[in-house]
Amino acid sequence: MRILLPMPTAPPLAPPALVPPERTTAPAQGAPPPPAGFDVEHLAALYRQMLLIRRVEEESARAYAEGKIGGFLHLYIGQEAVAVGAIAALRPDDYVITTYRDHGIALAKGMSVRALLAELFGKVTGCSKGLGGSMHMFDKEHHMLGGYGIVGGHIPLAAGVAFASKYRADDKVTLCFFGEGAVSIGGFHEGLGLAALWKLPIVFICENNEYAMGTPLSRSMSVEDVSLKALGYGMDRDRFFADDVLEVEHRISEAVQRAREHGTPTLVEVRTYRFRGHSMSDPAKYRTQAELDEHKKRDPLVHTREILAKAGVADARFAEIESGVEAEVADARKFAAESAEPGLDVLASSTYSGPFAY
Ligand SMILES: Cc1ncc(C[n+]2csc(CCOP(=O)(O)OP(=O)(O)O)c2C)c(N)n1
Repeated sequence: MRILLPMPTAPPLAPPALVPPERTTAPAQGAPPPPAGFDVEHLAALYRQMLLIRRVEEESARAYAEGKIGGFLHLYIGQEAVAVGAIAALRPDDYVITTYRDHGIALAKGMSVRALLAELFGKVTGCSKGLGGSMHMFDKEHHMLGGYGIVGGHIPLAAGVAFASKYRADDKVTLCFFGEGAVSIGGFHEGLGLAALWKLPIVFICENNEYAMGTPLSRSMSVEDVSLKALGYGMDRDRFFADDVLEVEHRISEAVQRAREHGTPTLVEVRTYRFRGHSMSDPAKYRTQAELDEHKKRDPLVHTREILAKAGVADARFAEIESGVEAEVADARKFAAESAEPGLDVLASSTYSGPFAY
């Protein structure tokens, strides 16, 4: 016999603060126009950063094919506006933490191309002395707290970083990036639950690039609007497309301001798309060329260049930006190639030894 227990009656919950629903949908046609009177020089600087990321990623792909880089390599091509726009909303002393798809985010946070490429090449001059590689871009000076390989594993760590800021009252905000594949992982819920409960100064940025390896979101989650997860924690949320870097900066600035001034977290779902496979070993057969081409029409670099050109930026200026970026990447590649590999001394000082020896 089945005994049905009466459901406990609970008072209705006050609805959490929400962004207006119309702000959670895609623009009807293409990316939004730039705000009136936008700062052309600022946008040109953001464009340069995005171009630098793209060229570094292209150089990394070449070096990987030549056998100069070992292990995994996950490229950020197509997603540049997310890192650049979001990090533009921060102060230099704010913290950033992310997944293994970390090159673009590390560069946007201020890591030098030399330190990044040398790390990919496994050289001692790399940001992690050549011991971490592609998935572990860490830069203490620029408050870049790493790339992590375990999907969702860094989200509770991010909550811990934000807790430290609250405890020390240091007025810093943490940005935590992850893919939509992390949203069904336990660590996501642990991190968001504690951040909301303890009112931590953090912004969770889900870069929804539609695929977790080869699995589309529709095959792994019953509700495809990731931002709705915030409701379960009484957390503010936002959701938008990342075609326009100024829009990303503006929307993330709102969440950063909430975090800094009121100490409250936000979950932001940023819709984006990766143009390459999941990693270098992925031929991306799970999607069609037509789908990829459609997304390339929304390339954030092309879009930004169009806005700048309309605002009067001349071809000569674009050529100058391009050649400056290319020179920076070429210099870093030479530096990485010529740097030494880490010796045993680095290995010993970077692993547990002495009283901690196994
Ligand atoms: C806990 C865990 N499970 C599985 C994997 C294998 N894995 C590596 S990347 C990945 C897909 C993650 O996709 P997403 O979070 O959407 O990020 P994206 O690669 O799209 O940036 C998986 C399942 C892992 N690294 N960690």
